[in-house]
Amino acid sequence: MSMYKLTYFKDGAVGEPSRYLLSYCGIKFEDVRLTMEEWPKHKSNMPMGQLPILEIDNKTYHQSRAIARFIAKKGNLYGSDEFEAMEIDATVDSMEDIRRVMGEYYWEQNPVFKAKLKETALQKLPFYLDKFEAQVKNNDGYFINGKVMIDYMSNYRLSWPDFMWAAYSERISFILTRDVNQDHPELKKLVEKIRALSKIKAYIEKRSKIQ
Ligand SMILES: N[C@@H](CCC(=O)N[C@@H](CS)C(=O)NCC(=O)O)C(=O)O
Repeated sequence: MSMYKLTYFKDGAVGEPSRYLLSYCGIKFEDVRLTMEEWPKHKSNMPMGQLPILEIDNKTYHQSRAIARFIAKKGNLYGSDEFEAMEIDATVDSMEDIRRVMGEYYWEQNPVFKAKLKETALQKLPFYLDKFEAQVKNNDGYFINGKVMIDYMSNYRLSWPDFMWAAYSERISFILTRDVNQDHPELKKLVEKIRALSKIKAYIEKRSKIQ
């Protein structure tokens, strides 16, 4: 059996969707979380000087969405044809667009720039939330109404973006200090559904002990 090791920081952000996906797909992985103090001595050994990385049998892979896509393919969460896969990629990229805007605001140290970035982020966010809400509504409660992505345990039609948004919601909610989905009932329902899946529930429970 292959050995998986996912290395990222203690927080969620771009590493968290892969942790969700690995957990849901039942792929055992070593969940390595570096502190900011540990990071400088690892940085120069990384393919692009950043995290996350996924090591499989001692070979190192990088770029969060390449990693997540690889896992989604393994777990049959990447669509039943290239058209669904393209919809999935587009949805994931839109999620990344708004996460990055929120992240840039969060990490900015200069108070003047930070205030400007906050203003931009808070202007942009409702547009993305309304678009995502409409997409989930039009797709019967999922980001993609795929043909073969049925979870036989729950009868859900899940795909990668459903997990991605559950993970990114946590991060954005943390930044905003409120539930980002609170005024978007379809998104809220979907995220609750993902978090209630037994393997995700078990992961969240385990994660709370290592954070
Ligand atoms: N496009 C990359 C971006 C990765 C990235 O920005 N990683 C950040 C954390 S979110 C990082 O490693 N920061 C530490 C550094 O750059 O030294 C991905 O999606 O994996």
